[in-house]
Amino acid sequence: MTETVRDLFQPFKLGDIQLANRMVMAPLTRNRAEDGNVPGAMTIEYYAQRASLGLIIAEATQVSAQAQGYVSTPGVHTPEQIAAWRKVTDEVHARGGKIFVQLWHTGRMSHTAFQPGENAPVAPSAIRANAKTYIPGAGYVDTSLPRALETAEIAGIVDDFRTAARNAIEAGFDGVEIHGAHGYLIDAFLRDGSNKRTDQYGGSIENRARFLVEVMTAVIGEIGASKVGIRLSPVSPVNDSNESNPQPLFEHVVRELEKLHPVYIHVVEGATGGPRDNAPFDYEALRKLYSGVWMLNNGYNKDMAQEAIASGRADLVSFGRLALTNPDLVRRFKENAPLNELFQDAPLYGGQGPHGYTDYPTLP
Ligand code: 8OZ
Repeated sequence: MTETVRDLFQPFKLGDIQLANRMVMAPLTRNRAEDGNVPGAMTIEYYAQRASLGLIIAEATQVSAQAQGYVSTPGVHTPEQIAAWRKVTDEVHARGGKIFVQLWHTGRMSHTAFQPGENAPVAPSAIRANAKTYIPGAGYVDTSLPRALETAEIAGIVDDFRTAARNAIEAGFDGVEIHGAHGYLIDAFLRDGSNKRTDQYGGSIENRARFLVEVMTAVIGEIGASKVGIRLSPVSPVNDSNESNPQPLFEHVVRELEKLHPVYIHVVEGATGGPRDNAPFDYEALRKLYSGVWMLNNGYNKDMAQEAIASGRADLVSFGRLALTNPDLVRRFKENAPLNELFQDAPLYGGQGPHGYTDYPTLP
């Protein structure tokens, strides 16, 4: 019998593409899009600098105008946005990298200021998220009270995801990650704290998962399962996410995903960007229900990532903060080199010039 060595720096076949290693850049909102929510020239360089990661998952990108909830987040629903993303993907590919894009609809995590016609944001139910978003000139403000989607409107949003996925492929992305996490629209449908519907999209676990399943079915039907991943955050409290019983909910979701077989499932363990043990959850039980590629995230360093890969707990590990501050994270891990710290004098979200965006140094 041959022993299979599992290592972080090993190439990995993800669907039809070959990744140079098992290290992934997690999707990171940076609020750097320019007029028309178009990624700008600095964004090309920012991602291209990180092309040595096995896979880049580009930041959450709205599938429609209504899907926006934050200032200066990019979209992939206009010709200008698609053309601008094409420059990003071309440069990442030229430097030997692979790149997906995360597709989102923010749902109730929005404000009338970002909505077409300054209308209310849309959500499963008319329950405000106890959270804030930033509006230039006004600062951090409470999210707006959303309006509950009519049953008949939901198919149109599924279609927005389908079209955005098609656009992403046209823009040269190797695939898309559906944002099913962090209290945004798909996750808000899943959870009983934000979904009080009485139609076929609310109530039972099966019903609350219906929107997710419809989005995944549509996107996979449009671009193929080998180009579609999904991100879930079973117990993250971020953005006022509330669920009374996450274990059976997410076990049902993963059983449904096993039938649809996306190219990976990306799981945020614990509280996003915070403690990994904020709430009890059996991630191993979830993993056992899926026969495909399993990606883990949240606070991983090199040793934790190697352990997760070697033990088989994960096939891929994604890094947020570390990939942001270290464009050459793969080399630094390989050489056990020191890691850059987050610049304290540059914003994580927004900003004008390169500082804190494209000026994190690489090793000489
Ligand atoms: C931080 C700030 C704004 C949005 C997420 C897309 O939590 C985000 C996000 C993160 O997934």
